[in-house]
Amino acid sequence: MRDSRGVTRRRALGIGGALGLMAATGLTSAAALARRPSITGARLRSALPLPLPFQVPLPVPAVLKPVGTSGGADRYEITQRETSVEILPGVTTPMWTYDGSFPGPTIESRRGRPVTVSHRNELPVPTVVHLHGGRTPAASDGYPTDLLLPAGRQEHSTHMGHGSGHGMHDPRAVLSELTRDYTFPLDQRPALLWYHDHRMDFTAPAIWRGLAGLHIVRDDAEDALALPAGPRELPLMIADRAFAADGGLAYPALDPTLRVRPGVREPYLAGVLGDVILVNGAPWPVHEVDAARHRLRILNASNARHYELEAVTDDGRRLDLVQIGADQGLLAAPVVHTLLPIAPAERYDVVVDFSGVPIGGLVRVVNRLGSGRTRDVMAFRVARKAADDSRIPRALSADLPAWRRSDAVRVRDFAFRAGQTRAGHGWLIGGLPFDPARTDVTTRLGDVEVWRLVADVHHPVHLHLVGFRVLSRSGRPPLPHDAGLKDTVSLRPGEAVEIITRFDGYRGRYLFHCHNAEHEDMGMMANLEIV
Ligand SMILES: [Cu+2]
Repeated sequence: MRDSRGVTRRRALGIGGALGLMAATGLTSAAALARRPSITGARLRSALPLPLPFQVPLPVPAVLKPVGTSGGADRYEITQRETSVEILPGVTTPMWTYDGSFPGPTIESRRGRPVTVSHRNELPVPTVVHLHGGRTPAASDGYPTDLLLPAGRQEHSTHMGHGSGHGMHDPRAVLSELTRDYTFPLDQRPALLWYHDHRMDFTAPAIWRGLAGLHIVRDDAEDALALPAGPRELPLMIADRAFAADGGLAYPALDPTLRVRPGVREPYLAGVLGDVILVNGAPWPVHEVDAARHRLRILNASNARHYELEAVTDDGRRLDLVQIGADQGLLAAPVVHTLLPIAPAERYDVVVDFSGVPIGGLVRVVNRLGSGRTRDVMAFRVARKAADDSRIPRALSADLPAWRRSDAVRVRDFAFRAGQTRAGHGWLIGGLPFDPARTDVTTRLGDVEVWRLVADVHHPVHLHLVGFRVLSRSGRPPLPHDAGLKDTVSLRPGEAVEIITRFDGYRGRYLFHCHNAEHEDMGMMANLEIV
């Protein structure tokens, strides 16, 4: 994978290079390619009666207030604690939360204005906070072994039972007890980011139990665009879950204490899918809107579920989803979709115009990849006529990086595929399961690189620290929804995707990994050292 001669040889294959790589590594059989399954993962079934769709109002997570401001920086405090939340009407669900709610409180920031978030861990296990999409110094990036230990848990060592089934020591781990300050310079494009748990081996069940929240970065240039704002700007965190008979969340963890043995039971090794679709923590919610343009900032916070979203009116008309932004902020110009694929951890910023919908009409947000109850996501009820002075400018931003292939100082190939670890079935990058003590990629600050990513099944690949642009998909131009600056790219089964990025910002130890959270816990991460 890091053999430069191998790369050169594969490059010589030209447009067939990606397919050549697949053939050379036996990555994907023709039969698997032909099947192209739309779902990677297995569905867990709830043991409770589920509510009818479009009954529960859409919650909007509260915006957290800083506890203090000094020197142009804001300080926040969040307590991680177990609490009972009403997700299904009349049902009590114990969850692990940031500050008592799911999703956690939203943090709103201005570009270039630093934020410190002091996290206090009152949960029964160590935690790690990662700000997904943040341009963050390594010490605050939430490396999986930089544990925040609960009080009195100093005896937790840096040895952990990893997915490869053997204790693993990370001499570089920085442990904290009870509280830890994470500092985010937020010197980056305005975007919808999200914070979530990233603990070694147990990220998937920790997010599933509730450790996820939103962080929005804004700036004056974006404010001046006159996009829909205030109550007409809605964050939508979509996540699937399943519920046990006692109202608790169901999850097929091998170790329900989430302390020792990572991983999930058969048949969930490819990912855990719930049968309840939550938006901002509510099942199939409904939201009353003015007959006007709305800005929907969509995050797929599901562990493994992919969506292909469409907005359908009562008479079967599909409304335009006008994409204005990607993971890392505004596009150069809007892109119109009627169907929007969204993989785990991706964000899409879209404007939907409800002005043509009759008053009283319902607009359902549907997942074309779902079936039965998981086909519905949420609905908007168009409640009233209203004036609308918002607009969608033809030019949204002019600061997107325009890296060219010729800027790249090297090309790297990475295969994301199933494989064996010492613990049994696992998920590998370049044939290896994650090892915090092994440096997989070393690059120099400021270098531009092209990465070629090849998949067996669906793998949403995420790079920490940097945004990237999609150059190609299986030798063809990127898809319309690949526009803009991204930090997570959805590799579809059998696909080869080329991305280009510049490694700038900070030196230090970062990660890249699959954001199917179950894959991530079962080995599909690698170290990225920026020197
Ligand atoms: Cu994966």
